[in-house]
Amino acid sequence: MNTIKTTCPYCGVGCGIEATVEDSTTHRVTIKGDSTHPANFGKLCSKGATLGDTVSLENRLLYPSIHGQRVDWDSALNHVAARFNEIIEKHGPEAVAFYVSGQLLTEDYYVANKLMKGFIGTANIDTNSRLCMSSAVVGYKRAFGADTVPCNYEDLELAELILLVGSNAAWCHPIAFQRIRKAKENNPNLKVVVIDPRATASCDIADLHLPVKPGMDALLFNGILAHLQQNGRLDQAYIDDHTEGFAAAVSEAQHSAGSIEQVASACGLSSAAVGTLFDWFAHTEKTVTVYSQGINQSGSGSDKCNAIINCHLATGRIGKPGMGPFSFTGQPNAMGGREVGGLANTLAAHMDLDNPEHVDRVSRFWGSDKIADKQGLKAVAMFDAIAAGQIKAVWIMATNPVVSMPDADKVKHALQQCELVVVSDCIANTDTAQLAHVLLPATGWSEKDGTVTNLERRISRQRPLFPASGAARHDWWIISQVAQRMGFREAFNYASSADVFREHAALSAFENDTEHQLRDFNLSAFARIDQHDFDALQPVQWPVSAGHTAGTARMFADGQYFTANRKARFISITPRPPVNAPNADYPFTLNTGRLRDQWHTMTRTGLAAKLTAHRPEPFVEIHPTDAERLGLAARSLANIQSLWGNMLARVEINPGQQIGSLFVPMHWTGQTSSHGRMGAVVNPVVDPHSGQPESKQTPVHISTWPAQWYATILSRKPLHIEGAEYQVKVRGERYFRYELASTETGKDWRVWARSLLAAEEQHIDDNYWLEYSDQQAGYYRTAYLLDRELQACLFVGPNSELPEPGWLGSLFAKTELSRAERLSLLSGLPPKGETDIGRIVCSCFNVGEKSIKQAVQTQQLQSVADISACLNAGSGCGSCVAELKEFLPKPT
Ligand SMILES: Nc1nc2c(c(=O)[nH]1)N[C@H]1C(S)=C(S)[C@@H](COP(=O)(O)OP(=O)(O)OC[C@H]3O[C@@H](n4cnc5c(=O)[nH]c(N)nc54)[C@H](O)[C@@H]3O)O[C@H]1N2
Ligand SMILES: Nc1nc2c(c(=O)[nH]1)N[C@H]1C(S)=C(S)[C@@H](COP(=O)(O)OP(=O)(O)OC[C@H]3O[C@@H](n4cnc5c(=O)[nH]c(N)nc54)[C@H](O)[C@@H]3O)O[C@H]1N2
Ligand code: SF4
Ligand SMILES: [Mo]
Repeated sequence: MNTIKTTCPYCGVGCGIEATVEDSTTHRVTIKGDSTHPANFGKLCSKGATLGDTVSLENRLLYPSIHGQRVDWDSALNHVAARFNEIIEKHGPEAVAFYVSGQLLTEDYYVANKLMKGFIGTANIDTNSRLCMSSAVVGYKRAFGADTVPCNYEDLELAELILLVGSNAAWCHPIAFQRIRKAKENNPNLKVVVIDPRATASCDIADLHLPVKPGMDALLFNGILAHLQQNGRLDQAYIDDHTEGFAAAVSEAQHSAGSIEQVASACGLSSAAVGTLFDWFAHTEKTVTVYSQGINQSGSGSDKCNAIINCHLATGRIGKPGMGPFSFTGQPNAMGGREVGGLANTLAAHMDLDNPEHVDRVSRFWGSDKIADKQGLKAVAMFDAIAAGQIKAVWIMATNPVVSMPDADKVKHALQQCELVVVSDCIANTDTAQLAHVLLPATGWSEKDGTVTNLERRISRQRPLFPASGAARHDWWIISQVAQRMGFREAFNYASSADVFREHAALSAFENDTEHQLRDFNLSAFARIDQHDFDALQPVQWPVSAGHTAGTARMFADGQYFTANRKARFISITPRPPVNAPNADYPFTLNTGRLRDQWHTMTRTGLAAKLTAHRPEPFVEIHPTDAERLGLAARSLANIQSLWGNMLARVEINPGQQIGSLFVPMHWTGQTSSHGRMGAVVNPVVDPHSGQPESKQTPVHISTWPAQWYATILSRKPLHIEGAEYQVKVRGERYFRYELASTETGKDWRVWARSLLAAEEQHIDDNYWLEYSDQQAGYYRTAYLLDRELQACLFVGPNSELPEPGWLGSLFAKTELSRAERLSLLSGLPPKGETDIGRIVCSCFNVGEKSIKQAVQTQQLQSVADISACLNAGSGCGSCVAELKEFLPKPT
């Protein structure tokens, strides 16, 4: 057995993992948190802890193909290189594009960016980070002169006030959130404020939740700035010595915000709550403002970031322990992407396309005279150009834009029309891969080899646990092979990821005077790193210059910024509401975001039954008052329609929503659902500075979807289902589950059930079928067994009250059902004496709702600690603690 230290491939927290390979042919591996890694000190959340369930060959893309025909690598690479060259020759370099991802390793990303910007000679390379933190990048660059994240995790622990603004860290950055929770236990003076239109799991530790009106955060922070001035809470010396532009910014803040009452009214908050926030901010030196997608994903996201940064500059709360404006990035290597300049408007090593000196420097370093000298198309504009036929070839790597882009149906049509679509992925059936002419199999997390940078600037190694599966290859290898075949042999002659990393580090150090820190991003310590040291690389925070090999924990301690005069800049902010306001036809604001146990388009987390159990189906959260007014019953299906598209989702009534707002998770795709791909609904307007889409605020209409019947199927084998417009497919432990519904009536249930559940079986013997039918009332239930082993069961009903899959699912673990089990099978409930655990709440220990309810009741449990002591629930990653509290008796 072989234990390897590596890094989690999901969120930007960047937790260290110790993986013990038990069997490398069957990909059996035990996953543990790395107790020495400074991001997590041994802890992992539910997603990280279940990585072992996602590394099988299931759904893997294993061989290259062209137009669906399997080919060898030579043919695939030659084809891509020749077609790109042909199109460039005929239509110019602007006719081609790459759309890449914060889930590539730094080495992959560096090579992709070098090929497009340095050698093809256009900056038409953009990344899914455009949808994620491009506004945060604009915010930092405008204020600091460089894209520098000033803070680190220790600042969260040293703070006395943490604002979580548009961040549901409890679910999206769970281990960072656990660190805050712990810090709060250790320091009762630490206050947490959540600013989010809806009540989220992060509110669990909040001293104050401000359910701000969607999109109004800039006004709120302008209010803070004005309040600081009015109350003499500025750090005038800091403003004078280290900043510029204060007068204009504060005057605009005064003008736009007005009194506390005016701010409260514009933001839909109580004056008392706004007053408390202002007061806490004014009087707490150690303040960290964490912000994420509720801020970035907005038509004015860049301005919102600067409204936040302004408040920190005005109080000098930056560059010191326990304080700072802290943008939480999402993807495991969102930061690495920024470092290599993967955005269409940046250049490698934190240099800029708009700066001729930078362009010249990089072109000399790369030895290319073709380097792009102007910005390329940003994601939304790039897909528009594909739709318009201006871009004729696109290579998509490690992202699934047919799901995650706004106006996603348009993106789908654009790719359908595009002359050449190349997709590199480790998974075979993604919505985007289905539209590819050329499919290239990339190595997956457990095989990859390189580096990622987490949200506190810490570079960590991802190390391979297994050799590459099938014909899969590393992304950097695939890109450099294509580059070589396009004619750029010398410049892409890499033999290992260490080769690429060394070059990337050398570029960061090239003409970068370490003493004067001309450019923030500097890895000069690694400019000559060899394979051995690369393999042994310990997690370290950049800059890591030759003189400071321990890295840099915190930036701007000396108040020196990366602008020409070394001063930070205030940006004058005029708050703007969302670009598209709700109106008579589309009266609701649709908010979109994440769930605890799923990662984006589920290509990997969807493989782990433990993770799909928490929330198996697309849903829409709505306030009880709105639901009642519109006659939307809980668990019924609703149609959500915008100007751009529609989706169907289960209604979940939730008083934590605002009246007039809806929330849907972003995770379901065309592979897992018929109508759950939310990107189709989302409006494509973007921030004018960053080009980041306004994914959190789309005006929509919601109405009942007139389902005539609902059905649930559990089947040992995956099924191809016809005859139900609404379908969702969920991975269970040993079965697949289908949730179905239709607006059509008049089906012969028996004929349908048998053709669906046992289509391939030659001899369908009636003896193997259990059946119950009440045609009149619209109920039909059947189960199909072979030698007393359950193969599939189907439940149809006139409403959405179908049996819970908990106990039924457990029957698939048995090779033989007892008589009692067979007798109760069609009731969907366990025989007397056996228990059903219900919907899974704690995925670490597989503890269900019903078990928790029962334990709380029978054993009179009073606290989450009691529940953990009794059932283990909540004692693993801790992400379910907020939910566990819901089961405890309410204080009277
Ligand atoms: N479990 C899980 N974790 C993840 C991911 C995942 O897919 N699954 N993805 C990772 C990635 S790439 C990212 S970028 C991060 C994202 O991490 P977060 O940004 O924390 O996640 P989101 O759920 O997208 O949005 C955060 C919150 O913004 C709120 N919001 C919406 N509109 C507004 C508004 O106008 N103002 C304010 N103040 N808030 C608003 C939403 O209600 C939501 O609760 O998560 C990372 N971590
Ligand atoms: N409405 C709305 N839309 C959103 C968001 C939102 O909050 N609301 N959030 C946005 C944000 S912040 C983000 S980050 C995006 C995320 O959206 P996407 O990037 O589209 O989502 P993923 O499912 O993470 O896609 C990653 C793909 O890369 C593949 N992959 C994984 N590892 C590798 C690898 O090493 N190499 C290769 N070649 N492929 C690999 C996976 O199988 C998967 O197909 O969605 C954005 N879209
Ligand atoms: S918090 Fe969870 S998803 Fe994020 S890096 Fe750590 S284990 Fe992975
Ligand atoms: Mo993201």
